[in-house]
Order: sequence, then structure tokens, then C-alpha cells
Amino acid sequence: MSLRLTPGARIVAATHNPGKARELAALLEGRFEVVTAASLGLSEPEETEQTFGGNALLKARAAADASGLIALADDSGLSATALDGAPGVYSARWAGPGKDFAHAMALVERRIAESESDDRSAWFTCALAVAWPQGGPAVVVEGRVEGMLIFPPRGGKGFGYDPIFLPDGLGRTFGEMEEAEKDALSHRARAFAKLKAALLD
Ligand code: ITT
Repeated sequence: MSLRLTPGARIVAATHNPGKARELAALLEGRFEVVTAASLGLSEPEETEQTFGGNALLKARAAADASGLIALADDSGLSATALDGAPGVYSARWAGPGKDFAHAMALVERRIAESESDDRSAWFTCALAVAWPQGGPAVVVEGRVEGMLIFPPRGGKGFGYDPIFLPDGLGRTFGEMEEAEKDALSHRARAFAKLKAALLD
């Protein structure tokens, strides 16, 4: 089986997060026929792994096996140095069942204050996994972007923790950036560049 992705191939984007789905679609740039896990009615597997790569692979394998299509999955999150890398793989879970990211960002702020650390550095990680159906091969890559956390949150663009993340060297949070600007430097874009090198170019 070839580990190259042929342009025009039908692939399933194994995410139920609309913010991620939008960014992944922009990165895929119309190279593929992309269908979403939600549109195929695929269920969300439980994220039982302790690493971004492990969870991305688990999601890609579940979607590939359920759909019979090549699947692309994303597992990502925010890590604060003062919190020893939390919320990390639990980033979505810190927002609770209602996916309340105002609450999750306030929780990050409170936990950092409680830690009594002055360190506001943080990073986003994105693991992308592509899996072929029926127990076929899989590829997992990871990208990161470093920055600082700022409070109160700034900007209403993006999704999740974007309004508290100021990427190094820039004066605007991800929440204040147009999508194309974030897509040029984000953890997701960096992971995607590695995927492209492995599977596309
Ligand atoms: P899927 O599993 O269906 O893809 P999810 O939202 O549950 O959706 P994750 O388990 O990977 O995805 O959770 C990652 C969380 O980390 C996500 O919900 C966001 O809140 C946050 N996150 C990841 N990438 C982000 C980004 O680019 N900007 C802001 N927050 C991000």
C-alpha cells in the first residue's frame, strides 16, 4: 500500500470540533474531497491515551475503520509551563461538557495564580494522524508553537484558548488574528507541513 496521498482522494476529517475542521479544511486547500466525521454520523471515541500523538492515532483509526476511508485526526491542546504542561491532553475536558472556554481560560488563570509561579510561558501542541482503513498503516506527526499567556482574554476570533495565547514575537493573540495569519504559524500548520512532507510532496 502506498503511503502517498493522491490529490483528489476522499478523506474523512475525524474531528467534531468546528474550529479545527475549518482550519484543517484551509490547510488541505481543496486538494482532497474532505468529508467530516459528523456528516458521516461517526461517534467520538473516548480519548484514553496520555499523549497527543496517541489520541490522534486512536481517533484516526476509529474513523478510518468506521468509514472505510483514509482518515485525518487532530489531537491538540494548550500547555502552561507554570502548570507542568497542563491542561495539555485535557484541554477540551477543562472546558466541561458545555465546552465553555471562558470558564476554561479563567481556570488556567486561577491555577497559575495558585501556583505562585511568575512564568507565563506556554505552548500549543498539535498531533495529526492519518490512518488507512482495515488496520492499514498510519502516520503521526507533531507541531508546536511557543508563546505567553495573557489575561484577560483578547479577541473574539479563532476558538478554544486562542484569546489568551500570544505567540512569541507577535503583539496579537491568536484570538485577535485573521484565520490566514494564525494558519501561517500555528501548531496545526507546523504539524501539517510535516504531514505534507511525509505524504504529499
Ligand atoms: P475532536 O477530538 O473531535 O477533534 P476536541 O475539541 O475534543 O475535538 P481535542 O481533544 O484535541 O479536540 O481537544 C483540544 C482542545 O484544545 C480543543 O477543544 C481546544 O479548546 C484546544 N485547542 C486545540 N487547538 C487549539 C487552537 O488552535 N486554538 C485554541 N485552542 C485550541
